[in-house]
Amino acid sequence: MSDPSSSAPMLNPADVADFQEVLRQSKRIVAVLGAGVSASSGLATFRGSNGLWAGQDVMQVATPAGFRHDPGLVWQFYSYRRREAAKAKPNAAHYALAELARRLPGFVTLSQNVDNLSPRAGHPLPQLKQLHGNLFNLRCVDAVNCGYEEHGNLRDHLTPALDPSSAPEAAQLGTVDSAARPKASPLLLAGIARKHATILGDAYRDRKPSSEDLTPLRGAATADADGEQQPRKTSDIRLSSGLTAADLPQCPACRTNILRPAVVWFGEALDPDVAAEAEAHFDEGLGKLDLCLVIGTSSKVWPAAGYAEMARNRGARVAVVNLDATDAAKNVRRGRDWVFVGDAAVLVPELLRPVIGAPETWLERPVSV
Ligand code: BV8
Repeated sequence: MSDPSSSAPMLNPADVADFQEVLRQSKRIVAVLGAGVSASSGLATFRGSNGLWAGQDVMQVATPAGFRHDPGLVWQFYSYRRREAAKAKPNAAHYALAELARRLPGFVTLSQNVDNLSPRAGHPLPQLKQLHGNLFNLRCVDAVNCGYEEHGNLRDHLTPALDPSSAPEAAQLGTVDSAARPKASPLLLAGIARKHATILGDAYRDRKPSSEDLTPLRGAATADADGEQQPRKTSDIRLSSGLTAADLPQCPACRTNILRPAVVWFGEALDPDVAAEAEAHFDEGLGKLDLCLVIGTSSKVWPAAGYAEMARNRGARVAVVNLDATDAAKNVRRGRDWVFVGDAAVLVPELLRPVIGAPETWLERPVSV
């Protein structure tokens, strides 16, 4: 975890002073969080050159259709994400936002992240809306006739088939499992290996997926309309995990369906209660919003991408914190919004210091979640 006392990257002192003056006077603040908040905890973001989605067919792993087509592939993806999130630790940005919530009842965090790091940092839950769900919550696929839900399931792997140590080769991120074992998707392995090689350095560089692993991606050629042999495009190849429903977590209530991660996939509506509670903070009846903090998000996914504008329409000024200057500058109102470019884990504690005090007073407070 980055050391919050390390000097914040060069910020414009006048902008910081101007922001902190408004912060001190603020009674109602909304924060919109994205995967960049957890980057310093070692968790991959979604987009960008080495993101989780890079090279991964998002529609194979984060949509209802992808889950219907190959629930095993989706469960492999989410088992990996659960393991990584469980190993990660909240960083100073998570703790700082939790402290702001404790000190300011009019503050709420609207998080797109499912990694459970804000709850683990002790963020008061009534002031935290996990818009896209949580990796450690599960639910029966049959929400209508069964509706079983399970919260806080922290088990490392939910079934033997999802336990990488049960297929040690697969865990090497790059060797081919023996034919008998369920084959992890080479596309998934390639994406994970790329991420590891970037975030975790040389320790993983020597474990790139072998060319044999990636062979299915090239696949057999197919004949086009003129009978010409054309190599199949990766995106045409629907890789199969080889896992069956019996290999996946079973619903203990109805005992007829499998469980799924209780996260929101593309094309799925947000949980209506969560969506209503989040949007209630922009209600005209609540009067003026003072500040909207947009932290570590590419602001590409709706409806969260629209919250900053909704806050502006309620009178709020917007402060963007983002490691990437281009993403930071998107949809910014010049002369009104602030843009702070840098690591959220370093900048957020610095920016909020006038209200939350020095990190020694709030960092890593013991939390049981
Ligand atoms: C819905 C699943 C309607 C869990 C995710 C308009 C209105 C409504 C919907 C739509 C619309 N237009 C399009 C849609 C459909 C769709 C959508 O938005 N598509 C996009 C791609 C155009 N939206 C939906 O489908 C949503 N549903 O609206 O329902 C409906 C109503 C009725 C009936 C049916 C449907 C559901 C969206 C939820 C999708 N699920 N995740 C999981 O596996 O995680 S989205 C996924 O992207 C994650 O949740 C993630 O949080 C989210 C957003 O990404 P970011 O967090 O921003 O991450 P990213 O990598 O993109 O960016 C990271 C940023 O951090 C970068 O800017 C980087 O520079 C920065 N950064 C990096 N390191 C740091 C840093 N910053 C600071 N410090 C650092 N150290």
